[in-house]
Amino acid sequence: MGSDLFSTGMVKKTRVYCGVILVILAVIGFSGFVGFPASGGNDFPVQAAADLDGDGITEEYSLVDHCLTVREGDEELWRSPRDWRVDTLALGDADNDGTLNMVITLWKKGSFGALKPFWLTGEDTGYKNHLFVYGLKDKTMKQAWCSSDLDQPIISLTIRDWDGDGLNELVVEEGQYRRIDGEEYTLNTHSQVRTTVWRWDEWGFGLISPL
Ligand SMILES: [Ca+2]
Ligand SMILES: [Ca+2]
Ligand SMILES: [Ca+2]
Repeated sequence: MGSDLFSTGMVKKTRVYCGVILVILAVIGFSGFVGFPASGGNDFPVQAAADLDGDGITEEYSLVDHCLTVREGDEELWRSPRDWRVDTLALGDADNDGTLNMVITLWKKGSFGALKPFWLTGEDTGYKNHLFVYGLKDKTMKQAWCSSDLDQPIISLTIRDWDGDGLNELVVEEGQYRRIDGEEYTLNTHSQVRTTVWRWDEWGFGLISPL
């Protein structure tokens, strides 16, 4: 993601902390369950189950054809916008505040949408990879943190206590962009992959490995 990848706008993001929470994910195509996270980056469908809002009712997370839906019982709580291409899904306490988060990576046009900062002028048209963090409260999926364009696209993502200090980190496999046309990019499937580790700070995620 690059050392300042997890920064938005003019604000540099740096670190954070977490507690380990188990989430059970069932991946279609595999029998039984696997521990989190799940990744949909390889085009296979992913289903996960967790109770993010702690109301005792499990939500179902379904990533199919790069569209993510979240259901609780018969009710659809959230669906990814049609112009997003969601690649990966992970459930865990990414920001170490004691509640589970939904973390996704996605491809979309522009970094800011309707919330474009006033200091940015001109078109915001780049099509690149992003990392978004959500929390579920009152049946509503709310954005907790959203990256701007990532410096390097994410291939896979796990939320776990990487260094055993009791706080969660994001363990990320990063690739490289390949320009398709103009400001539109995709993952370069022939590029080197590197693993980076990020920890939540009060402003965002800061790189803790490699330093
Ligand atoms: Ca619930
Ligand atoms: Ca959390
Ligand atoms: Ca840790």
